[in-house]
Amino acid sequence: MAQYSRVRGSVALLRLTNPPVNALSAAVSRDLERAVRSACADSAVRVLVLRGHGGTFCGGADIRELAGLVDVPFRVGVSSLVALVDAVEAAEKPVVAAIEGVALGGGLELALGCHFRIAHGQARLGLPEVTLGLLPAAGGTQRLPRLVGFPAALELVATGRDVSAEEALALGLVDHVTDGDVEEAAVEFARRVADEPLASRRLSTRPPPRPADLDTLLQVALERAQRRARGALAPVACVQAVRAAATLPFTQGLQLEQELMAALLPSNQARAMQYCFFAQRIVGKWSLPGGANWRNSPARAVSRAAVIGLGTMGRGIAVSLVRAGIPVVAMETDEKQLRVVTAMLEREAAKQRRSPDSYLQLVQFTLERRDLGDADLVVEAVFEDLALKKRLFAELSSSCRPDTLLCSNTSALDVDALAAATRRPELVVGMHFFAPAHVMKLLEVVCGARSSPVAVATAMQLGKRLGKVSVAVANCPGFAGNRMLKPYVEQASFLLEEGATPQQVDAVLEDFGFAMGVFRMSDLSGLDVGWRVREEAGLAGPTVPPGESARRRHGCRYSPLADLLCEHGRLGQKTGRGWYLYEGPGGRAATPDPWLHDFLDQYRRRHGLRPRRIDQQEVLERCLYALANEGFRILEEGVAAGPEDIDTIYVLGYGWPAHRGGPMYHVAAVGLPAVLSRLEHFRRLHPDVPQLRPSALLRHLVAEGSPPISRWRELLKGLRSQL
Ligand code: 3H9
Repeated sequence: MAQYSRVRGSVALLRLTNPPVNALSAAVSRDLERAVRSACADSAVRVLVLRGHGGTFCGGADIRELAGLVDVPFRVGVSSLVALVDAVEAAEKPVVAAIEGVALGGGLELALGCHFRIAHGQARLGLPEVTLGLLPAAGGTQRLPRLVGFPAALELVATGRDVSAEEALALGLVDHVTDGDVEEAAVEFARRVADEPLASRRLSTRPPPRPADLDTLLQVALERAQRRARGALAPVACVQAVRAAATLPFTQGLQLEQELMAALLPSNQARAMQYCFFAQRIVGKWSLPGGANWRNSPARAVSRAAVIGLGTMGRGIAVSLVRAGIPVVAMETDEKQLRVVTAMLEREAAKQRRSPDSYLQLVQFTLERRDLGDADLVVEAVFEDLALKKRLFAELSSSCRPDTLLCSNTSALDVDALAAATRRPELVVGMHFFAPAHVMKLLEVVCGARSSPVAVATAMQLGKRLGKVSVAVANCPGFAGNRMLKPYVEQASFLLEEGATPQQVDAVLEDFGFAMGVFRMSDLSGLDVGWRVREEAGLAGPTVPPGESARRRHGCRYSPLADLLCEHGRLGQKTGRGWYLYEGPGGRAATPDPWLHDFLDQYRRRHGLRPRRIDQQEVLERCLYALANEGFRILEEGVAAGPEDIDTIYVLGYGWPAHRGGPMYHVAAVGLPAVLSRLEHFRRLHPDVPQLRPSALLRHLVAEGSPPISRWRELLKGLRSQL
């Protein structure tokens, strides 16, 4: 767990060993503390170097212990780590942290306890506890401000953002950065500082930072935190703890940090966010019905990729590939788009502190399909039109190398139909990126009926290389994410018909924690997107069978409200009006629109609908339970492997608040019997809305005594064929 050896006479090397990320469990912390004490007691040792095993310094406290997944009381884990950091800082001999890979959370706090820090150029450092619903509780909120100053510490703790070694050096978080062997550099450094006095290197003894504009800084940080995650407790606790670094002596600040951690750790929010952490790792362990899985199916190397179409999606995908160091051939006929991509690449290079050329030289723009021939993988990102995509796939399968993987960035179209248009359906998969594709962390990998294990493995692996979380789903209309969105949006429209307003529905959803309610989101993405899909599906426009009533389709309730807005030219932000009114086309600030309220009144009168008062609970339950109910159907059909897949998709792709865990986690937390009974109630009131009919899986789970969500994945393996 912690090995102690002597290198070059007077330098002791302590190696933290707990693969895969050297997490500091209670036992590991205690072991390392013992090793530090032994090294300090060794009279031949003058200086200590602390490094991690296997190319990683430390991924922080053991989250399984914090989450209560293993049998160690959390106080033991917390106090062992706090005691370790204190012992390191109090050591009478200099301790130098040699950081490579990552120093995150408790790992960075351990490094802050050291007297000096050396980092490898590729290392990343940060305090991501807030993303787990927690705060740094081994002194991080008190030591960091004393080292890098109050504003920088406040930002890093409250957002959980990690920084590169270069930024860490600029902040004063590390003393030296090397591109060579970090242990070598640390040992050299240690020998130089072996005789330096340590008093000023102990961060706990440094005077507290006293920013003149403390109140403003705190106010801004709180407002930002609220905007990012409304109702989340951890960012507020982080701000309070960092504030204490400026207002209280070190030991009292530490005491407050501990108290805040004790309040957060057992909270539902922390449980939900830790579930999200593990869910995002579980989804990487995919398997296909034939038995192929992440273990037995190696991915093919992608050393050259092609992107077809540089519109909103294609350009984000191209930037993601370049940022990951993958050369890209980009095919686009519109010159304007080439300029946009070039500007994006330059901006990205500046953000990563790279020269523009280092990115631009990785892209080759072309108009010729033959230039794509050499790519290992092609991502098609043209307009969402099945006929167009099928033609393109047919051409690609004859013009590309026979082993080139053909991927479609489609958000809903039939991947099997695309595969059938090619000579090699086994090399076709869907790669559903989310806009903006260079920012959003989610990738839905859509496995067609004939997609080969190598195609799936390569797409999943590529997503990870692009810094995304890849989730494998089966092919069906809308896949997992968009399919579940449909009943959610539909319920919101029905609520308008029954008497609610867009701002009322949005306010309830935003209070729940969504960054944007359903109507503001629809205005942002453009109402015409869904309109086109509904027209193609025969639900709207000229394709609706003659004589069909305005509010019914295929014998079920239908709301034409969004179609009517489109017919009035109200397409959302881009036209300056949609469900709300904006300053002008492209405006961002939504204000309620009296026109819309008159329009809704007239609509209700025309259809004989008597508006009623709708309370917050009904808005939440109808929207969220309808969405989760579709999630249960997706699970029973095997479109997604488990609740973790759906929850990851919703948290990373659809703005579901992480502190609520995801839709499946949420209904499990509410209680499946209660959710079932509310769905049954709504179904009785709205018998013509099939999405409100409780799914067979939900009924089954309730009949089985509502097993915890951690067991669903395993249960589903045996259940699917029976449901
Ligand atoms: C903390 O430190 C609190 C303290 O302030 C105060 C306490 C007093 N613990 O992500 P990967 C597992 S809170 C336990 O696929 P990568 C992970 O589940 C902690 N397990 O690898 C997975 O397991 P499996 C603050 C952990 O290379 C395996 O390791 N720290 C931990 O893509 C590989 O993980 C953080 O929030 C952990 N701390 O990325 C950092 N970390 O193989 C969390 C990972 O069974 N970790 N595992 O699926 C990360 O961000 C990434 O894992 C890391 C590696 C960047 C380190």
